Amino acid sequence: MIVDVGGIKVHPGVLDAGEQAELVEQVRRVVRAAPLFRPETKRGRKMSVRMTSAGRYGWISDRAGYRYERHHPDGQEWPPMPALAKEVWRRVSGVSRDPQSCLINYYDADAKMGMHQDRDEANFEMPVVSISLGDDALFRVGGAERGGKTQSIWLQSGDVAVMGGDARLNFHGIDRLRPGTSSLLPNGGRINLTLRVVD
Ligand code: MD3
Ligand code: FE
Repeated sequence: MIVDVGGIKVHPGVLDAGEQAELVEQVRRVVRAAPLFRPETKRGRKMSVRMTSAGRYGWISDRAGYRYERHHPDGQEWPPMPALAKEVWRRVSGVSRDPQSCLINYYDADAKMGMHQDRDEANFEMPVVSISLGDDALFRVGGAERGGKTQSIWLQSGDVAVMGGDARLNFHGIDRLRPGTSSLLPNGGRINLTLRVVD
């Protein structure tokens, strides 16, 4: 089954409980090597989401702006991409290139992400693939212009979303979590993995 939400293809339940637990283990390995940090916006406001990355490139936001970097803010190269995340990309992306970046977003019960476009990548023909783990999240998607009509869907642990074609530049965000909806993460919250081809 595939659910189309404003051009975004949501594949519910791609990962079963065992695979979700395995992926969380792989994410923990990344976070031990490359700790989560809270990015700052250009205006110097801390984002509520905590982030880190794996793979060749990681996504960074600070007073200098948004961009991909080869290194964590602590100066080290990003750790290798979780193998299971790359496998999911190969299953659903529909392209032959492999992802070069795995952004790891951690949402606590109060975290959210405002509406934005993903446009820091060089090739918009390449899709973006997102994997949800942990508590349910209310995902909102609009069109390619800010301020247009939007649609919402609750993303659950194990769901995978593919943003390609005309939807690649659609505005999107996370309005809120539903705390306590998953027992995957002992301390609750939500992890989202976002896989991208960068250059
Ligand atoms: C729709 N993350 O990190 S992933 C992001 O759940 C981001 O953490 C959200 O948006 C999260 O940039 C949403 C789903 C997603 C990712 C990329 C998209 C949706 C998208 C690109 C185009 C349209
Ligand atoms: Fe995004």
